[in-house]
Amino acid sequence: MKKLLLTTALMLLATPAFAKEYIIKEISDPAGSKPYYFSPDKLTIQPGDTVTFVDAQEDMHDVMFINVPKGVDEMIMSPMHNKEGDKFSYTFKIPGTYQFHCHPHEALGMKGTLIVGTPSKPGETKAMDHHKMAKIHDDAMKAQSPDAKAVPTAESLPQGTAMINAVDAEKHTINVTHDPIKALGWPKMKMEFSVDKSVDLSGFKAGDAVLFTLKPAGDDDYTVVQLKKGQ
Ligand SMILES: [Cu+2]
Repeated sequence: MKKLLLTTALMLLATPAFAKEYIIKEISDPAGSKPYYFSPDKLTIQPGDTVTFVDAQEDMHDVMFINVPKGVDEMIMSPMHNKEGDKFSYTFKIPGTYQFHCHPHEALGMKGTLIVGTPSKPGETKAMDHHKMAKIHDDAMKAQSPDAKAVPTAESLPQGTAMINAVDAEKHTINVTHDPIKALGWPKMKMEFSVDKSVDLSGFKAGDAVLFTLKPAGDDDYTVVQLKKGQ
């Protein structure tokens, strides 16, 4: 009897008694007012609890913890999720405030906050080098698509298909929801592009399906250099 009690006590020590598992979904809703988001995007858990991030549909997302309590000494990031059900779990032991985002949809505000136990006070957190984390994923995405290895030249500029949401003739920009662009490792996204002055925008309007060609314009930026009606 004594032995059994001892075993039970050891087991209780080994596994936190009430550790829970939480789910955060990675959601795409390109036509919605909030095209990409985590659900929930704010969550409070207790030290020892586990959070599992799940890709809710066929789309590309990841999870990168960009700001974490100072005691955390490892990068917390998921592999790239590509399909429904892809998931990533992490058990949080160090209390404080954690901030995370999805790298492909960072610019579109896909981010969230996790509080483990009690929130961190100012100065108790640190920024993780998410550019370093992002590079790991950019490289992985490129490795997945063989045509992305070639440096873009005039003949091999990235192309895509999209639906036009809006045309701004004055700024010479278009807002589109484009399909995944493999050559750039981009998922389906809603975004705005500058259009080269050589392209006549007068024939295009919201609702048009189009084919377009992109040309790199500085860091992380692309200009539309060709635009054609698709079907
Ligand atoms: Cu995302």
